Amino acid sequence: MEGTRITVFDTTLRDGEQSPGCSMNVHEKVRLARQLDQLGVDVIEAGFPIASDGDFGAVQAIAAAVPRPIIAGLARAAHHDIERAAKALQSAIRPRIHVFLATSDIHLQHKLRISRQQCLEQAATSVRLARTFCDDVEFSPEDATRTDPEFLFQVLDAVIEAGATTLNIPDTVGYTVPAEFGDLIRNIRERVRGIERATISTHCHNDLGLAVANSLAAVANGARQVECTINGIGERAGNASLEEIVMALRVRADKYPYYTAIATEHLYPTSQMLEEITGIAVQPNKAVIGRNAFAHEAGIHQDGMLKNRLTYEIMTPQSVGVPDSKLVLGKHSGRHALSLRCEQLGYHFERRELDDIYRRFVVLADEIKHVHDHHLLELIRESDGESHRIPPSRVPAERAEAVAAGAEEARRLFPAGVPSEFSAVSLPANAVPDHHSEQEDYLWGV
Ligand SMILES: [Mn+2]
Repeated sequence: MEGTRITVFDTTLRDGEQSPGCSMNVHEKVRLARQLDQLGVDVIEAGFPIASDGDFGAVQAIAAAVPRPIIAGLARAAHHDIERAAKALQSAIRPRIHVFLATSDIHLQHKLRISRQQCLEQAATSVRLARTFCDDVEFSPEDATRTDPEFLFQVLDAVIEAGATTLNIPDTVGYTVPAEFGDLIRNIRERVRGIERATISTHCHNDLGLAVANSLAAVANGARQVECTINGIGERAGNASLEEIVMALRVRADKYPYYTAIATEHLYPTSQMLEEITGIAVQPNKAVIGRNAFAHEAGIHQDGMLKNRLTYEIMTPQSVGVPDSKLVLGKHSGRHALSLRCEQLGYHFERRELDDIYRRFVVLADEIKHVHDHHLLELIRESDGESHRIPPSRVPAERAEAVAAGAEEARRLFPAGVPSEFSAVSLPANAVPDHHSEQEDYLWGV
C-alpha cells in the first residue's frame, strides 16, 4: 500500500447504538465487535460506561473478548465518568479513554452553564485524570464546528499539554461543509501548539448528507483518524459511513494518497450482520453495500455490463464482499443455489451440514417470500457457521483470478494509480452460459 495510513475508529456500538431502534444487548455487541475485528478496524468505541450498567458490561465484555483493536470507552469530562470508563476497560490490552466536553458558546451557555475559562480548566483537568489510568487519551470538543476557532485552539493547546494523544474534531450537529471543515483542520494543524504529538481525528454527522465528504476534506487537510459507523447509523441522520469512506479512499487513491487497514471484502457481511441484529434495513440505494449498489436495471446499462463491466462499474461487488450475481433465493431454490450463496458469503459446508441448513431454509422460505442474505447468515450462525468460514487467504486468490480476466482491459481504460483490484472486471467469456444452464436451480436478474 502506498500513501499515508488512516486510522479507522468505529463507533457503531456507541454513537450508532444511540440511534432510535438500534440498541443492542451485550451478546449482540460482542458478536458485532468480533466482526469489526475481522473487518480490520483500528479502534472500536465499545460504549459509554457511565450511561448504564448494560453499557458498562458491554464495554467490559468487548474489552475481554476482542484483544487486537484499541477499545475505547466514552466519558464526559467528569471524575466519576472517567473512573467508570477506566474500570470498564480494565481487561483491554489497548484501552483508550475518550473524554468529551462541549466548547461552543451555545452549549456552554445553555447546556453546561459554565464560562469559557471553566471549560478550559475542566477539559485539561479531565484529560490529566484520564492519563493517570491510561496512556491513550482522546479528547473531543463537542460542537467544535460551531465553536469560536480561537477558543477551540486554546482548548486544544490545553488538552495536548495535559496529555491528550488524539484530538477529535466533531461536527456534532452535522452543520459544516467540506471546504470550511478542511480549512478548520488545516488551521488546527498550523495553529495549535504541540499538535505534532497528537493525531487529529474527525467525527462527522450526516444532517446535510455531507458526513463522508466532510471527513474526506479533513483527511486531505491533515486528519489521520476518521470516526465512522457501519451503514452510517448514528444520532439523527447518522454518522459518516465507514464503507463509503474506505471505498472512496481505495477507488480514488489517485486523488487521496491514503490507505486504511480495512479488509474490504468484509464490508458487506458486516453491514448485513448489523442489519440482522438491529432489524433496521439499509436503504436499497445506499452506496457500496445497498441492495441496489451493484444492480443494473436499465436495458442500455445491462447491455453495456454484459459486453464489459467497466462500462458501468467503478469497483467490483466482490471487492466489498457482495456476492456477484443478483440471486433471489426462495423456496424454489435448490441446494446448489443455497450452497453457492453460502460460499459467496464466505462459508463452506459439507453435504450433510448443508442438508441441515437446507431443511431450515425451506421452512423459512415457506414463511417469507424471499430469503435475504441476513436471513441466511442467521441460519448459518445457528449451524455453528464460524467453524465453516472460508479462510481469508482464499478470498484474495479468487479475486486475483477475477481481476486477471479483466486486467488487460482495466489497464487500458483506467488511468494509472487506480488499484487494479478495484478496476472493475470483464465478465469471463463463459459466465453467461454457465449461469443460464443453472436457471432451473434459481432465479436471477442481471
Ligand atoms: Mn456523534
